[in-house]
Order: sequence, then C-alpha cells, then structure tokens
Amino acid sequence: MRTHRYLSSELKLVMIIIAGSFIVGCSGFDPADLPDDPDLSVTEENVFIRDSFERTDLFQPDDIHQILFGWMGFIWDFGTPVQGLTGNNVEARIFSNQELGPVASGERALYFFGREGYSTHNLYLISRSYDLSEYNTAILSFKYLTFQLNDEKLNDEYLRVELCEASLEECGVADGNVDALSGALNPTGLQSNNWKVIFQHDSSQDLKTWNGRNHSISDWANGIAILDLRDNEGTNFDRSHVVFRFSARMRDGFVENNLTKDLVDGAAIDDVLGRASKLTIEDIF
Ligand SMILES: [Ca+2]
Ligand SMILES: [Ca+2]
Repeated sequence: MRTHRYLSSELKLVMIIIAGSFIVGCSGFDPADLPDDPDLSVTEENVFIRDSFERTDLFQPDDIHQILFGWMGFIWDFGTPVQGLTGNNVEARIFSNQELGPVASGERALYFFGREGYSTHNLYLISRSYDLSEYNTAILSFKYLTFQLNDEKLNDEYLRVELCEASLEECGVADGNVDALSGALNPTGLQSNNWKVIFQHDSSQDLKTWNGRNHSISDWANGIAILDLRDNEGTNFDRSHVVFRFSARMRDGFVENNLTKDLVDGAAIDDVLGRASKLTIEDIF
C-alpha cells in the first residue's frame, strides 16, 4: 500500500494538470500544460515498457532485445517488416546527438522519417502484447519532437499513439509476442480502424523551421496517454492483451533521402515509459 500512496502522489501532480484531456483521447491536448519534466518515478513491478533508445539498432537480430525493450516490431505501410534499416527510406532509426540535434535524455533517440517526394507513408512501432488485467490504469509517458509535421493543406501528418481496440488478429498483430521479421504483422489489420488514437502531437508546437539539427533539448515535448483499463464496455478491448503503437504519418523525410542532410519531415521519441497501477482514475484524482 505504501507503494500505491507514493505512486498516487506522483500521479496527482501530472493528472490534475491534464485532468480530463486524456482519459478518452487526446482532444484538447496541450503539451504546454504538462510539467516540464514529469516526475514519474517508477517501481519495477509496475513498469511494462521502458526505452531510451541508448543503443545503435532499434532491433537486434535476436528476440531478446525486443523482450527487453518491449517492442513487437516496426513496420511501414507497404507492409514490409523492416528493421529500420532497409525500408527504402521509410524508416525508424536511432540517431545520436552527434548525428542529429540533442536528444531528450542520454545520447540517443528514435527518429521516424519518410521518403522525399510526396509519397505519404505511415510508420508503426508496435508494442508487445501486455497482460494488464490486474491493473486499473496504465500511463504511457514519453518525450517527443516532430519536424514539420504540420501540413495544413493535407492535415495528414502526425505522430500518434494508438491502442488496439479489437482482437489482436483484427489489429494485424495476431501473434502478440512475435517479432516483425517473422511475418506475424498483418498490414491490413494494421491499417484498419481498429486502432484508437490515444495521443496526437501538437502541431502548433512543431516549428516549421526545425530540420532535425537546429532544435534544443528544451524543445522536446512531454507526451502522455492514460488508459482506463476498466473502460472496455462495448469493445473487444482486452486488458489481458494490451497492444499500443507509435504511429507516424508524413510526406517527406531527409532531403534527397540523405541522412546527412536536413530532416524536413520526421518525428522523434525518447524516454518511453509505460506503467500500470491498481489505482483507478478516481483513486488518483
Ligand atoms: Ca535516449
Ligand atoms: Ca511536412
């Protein structure tokens, strides 16, 4: 119980500030309302995913790393599972703060980017399937930065977090703990409307001048999504098989698809932390 009280006080700090904004979705979200550095201390028992991307490759050839970091796989919308290195310039790749601008923490962060030249693509980084059936609330926090994902003409560029609200089969992630390279991910399900948006980036926070190299640490925004794990009436949402994903959509990427040039469409994440609590949202408030 001591743990819960401790957790509760931390959560109150964050949740009071963002009261009402996230429980059912992301409408009205304003990253400026969040504390600069949410103090989400953790106990090992309630962490289900944590990744600061302090490594060279998003995925290693063995499955151990994916278990370790909590991801099922990465895929882009042509349905080709990739390791973030062979996606025909539509990729998720870890860069250091020597290669691109400063990261939110440590020395590395994960960047999503598309391909130059008006071919809009979706990129999905998919979590493993988590059994959160013993919990009432889950909180996913992370740092993010987007680069010119503010195409007003198309309103078609974003960084989102989405939750599978149907069966894992219907979401295209049938074998919830098998890595992407095995072919377990199904592009049709991945692009279906079985995924509910639980966070969307604030496009007004995305300066049109950012190019992957000219931002500062303080430009990284706080992202947070809160799941009411009790709220599964009328859906197939199964809290014993919780799968979420980062979903990025963009038109372009690096200029001339050259990693040493400016990033004119992209999104970056760092410090991903998912925690589950037995407290209900009412308890927390
Ligand atoms: Ca990092
Ligand atoms: Ca753009």
